[in-house]
Amino acid sequence: MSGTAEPTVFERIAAGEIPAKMVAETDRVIAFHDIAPQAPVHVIVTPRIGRHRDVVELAADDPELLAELVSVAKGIADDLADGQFRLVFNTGPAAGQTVFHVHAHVLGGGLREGSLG
Ligand code: DGP
Repeated sequence: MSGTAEPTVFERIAAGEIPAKMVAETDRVIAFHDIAPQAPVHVIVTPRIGRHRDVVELAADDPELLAELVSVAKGIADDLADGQFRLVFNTGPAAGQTVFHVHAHVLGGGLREGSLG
């Protein structure tokens, strides 16, 4: 974490500087459709506050905010994917993380059996 690093694209979406197709918002969390969907339902859920690089940092620093992310993800899945979903936190570049502001991928709706989304 660093208070001086350039804001990530998700922090800029949260600040209203970059448009996104919003799905849900709370005081602390936003959710919007992924720009390059990997499943019929593919929504990003991310904090609008804090500077946590990944889910490991968030879990250590603010577990209640992590629980809120999961709760928002569940609500989205209830609305868009019959309540069934995959929740993915890519953690580290070698695992496919490209945006270093913690976020969950909510994947649902006709996922192929055995696929990683
Ligand atoms: P990850 O690879 O786990 O860091 O996920 C980053 C995701 O963010 C990737 O699936 C594409 C998506 N993404 C990147 N830039 C934008 C953007 O400007 N808008 C939206 N809606 N999604 C974005």
